[in-house]
Amino acid sequence: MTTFPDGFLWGAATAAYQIEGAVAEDGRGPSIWDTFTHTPGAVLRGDTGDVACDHYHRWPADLDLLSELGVGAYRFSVAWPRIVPAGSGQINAAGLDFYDRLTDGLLERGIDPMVTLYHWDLPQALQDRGGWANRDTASYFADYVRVVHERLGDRVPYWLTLNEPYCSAFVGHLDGTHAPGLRDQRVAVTALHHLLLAHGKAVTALRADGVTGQVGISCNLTSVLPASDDPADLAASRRLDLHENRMFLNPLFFGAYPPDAAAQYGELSFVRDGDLELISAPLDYFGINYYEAHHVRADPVHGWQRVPPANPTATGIGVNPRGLRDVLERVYFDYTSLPLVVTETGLALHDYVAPDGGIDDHERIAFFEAHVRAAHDAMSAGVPLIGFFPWSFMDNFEWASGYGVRYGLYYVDYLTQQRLPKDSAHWYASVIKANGLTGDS
Ligand code: IFM
Repeated sequence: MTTFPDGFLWGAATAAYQIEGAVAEDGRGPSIWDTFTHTPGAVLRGDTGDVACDHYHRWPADLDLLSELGVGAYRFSVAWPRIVPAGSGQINAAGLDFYDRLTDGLLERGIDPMVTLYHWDLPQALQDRGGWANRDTASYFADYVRVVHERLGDRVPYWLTLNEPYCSAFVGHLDGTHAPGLRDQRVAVTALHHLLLAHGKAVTALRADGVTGQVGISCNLTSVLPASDDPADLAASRRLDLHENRMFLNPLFFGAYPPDAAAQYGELSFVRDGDLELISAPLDYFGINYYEAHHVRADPVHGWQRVPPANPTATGIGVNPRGLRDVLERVYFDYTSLPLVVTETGLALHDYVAPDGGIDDHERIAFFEAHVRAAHDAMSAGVPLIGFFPWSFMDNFEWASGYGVRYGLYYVDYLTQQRLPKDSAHWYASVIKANGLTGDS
């Protein structure tokens, strides 16, 4: 039996654009993801989040499923364009009302809300003014955060400013496979800085407004290992580690970009006096999203090459639970003694409903079991881990992959919007009930 401490927070996670639908209802403004998904060729099969899981209308029944699962907390995101449709200026009361009802619905069911304030759905009106490459966006974000906090602050015990600034900055502005679909390293690294600045300004605003909940941020971190001892591979792995991890961890916890950042990205001339003090403002906890370990080879053109995994999953990445332990230990031993939460980890599969109505996702169960065990191992090594949130509560819109892969504990039939528990949902409910893994030595 692998048991967790009393009070360990077992949760489940989602994000607004991936589940809500209702993109044009009750005053919501368009976001960069509305624009991107309606751009031909941007998303697999032309899928969009227009309807998604229709959670905007079905949230009471969805919260009942969370109760059935037995989670202690639910991580959801607030859509900035529902609250401030043009990104700055006019506030939309109906948007606030929605999250007010959702928050109360959770509390009525004894579930703690964990609120992500930005999960990639930047109001399009701000993108039209330069998006994250425009420094003003950071201040508009803090303004919006104050509005949400004013309404929900008396009931939310856990706040997260940003989800995965790596993806917003680099997948959206360098790889170009996420909104806003740009491919420009200079713009990407400028956006990265303004995202972190937005985080810092939001933390400062929340503190000034007397936040009582705990404040953190979720970063997706990877375990990066050289493919060999060859000095070229070692150097390549250090560069990828800069790109995927240190560009976020160092400013957040050390108040400085890594010394090798300028060599990789050029002078960080957009950093102004005082920015890094804001970015490194003290937090109450730190959220880690873990999906990937990378073995790295030198590449003369791109500087690094991720070695393709031996057994790729539906999204092409490998499974490496040991990497979760390594990431947790690295963050704790090298960066911060803050409480840590695994705010996401999960496995994409092509789940299907069998003729008997069951959904056998034993690979997902094995994935979670191994990652829960890795998290426990990290705790045994001293890591102050306080929670674990599988991605995702239910199948949803998986960004550039549309509805082509599924991550949920609950299966969503997108034609009928019926939700069905997969085997992993039953398994996870038993883990929560036992506060750990049963059936092991
Ligand atoms: O679906 C995403 C989520 O929005 C952010 N983290 C990774 C998940 C799986 O790709």
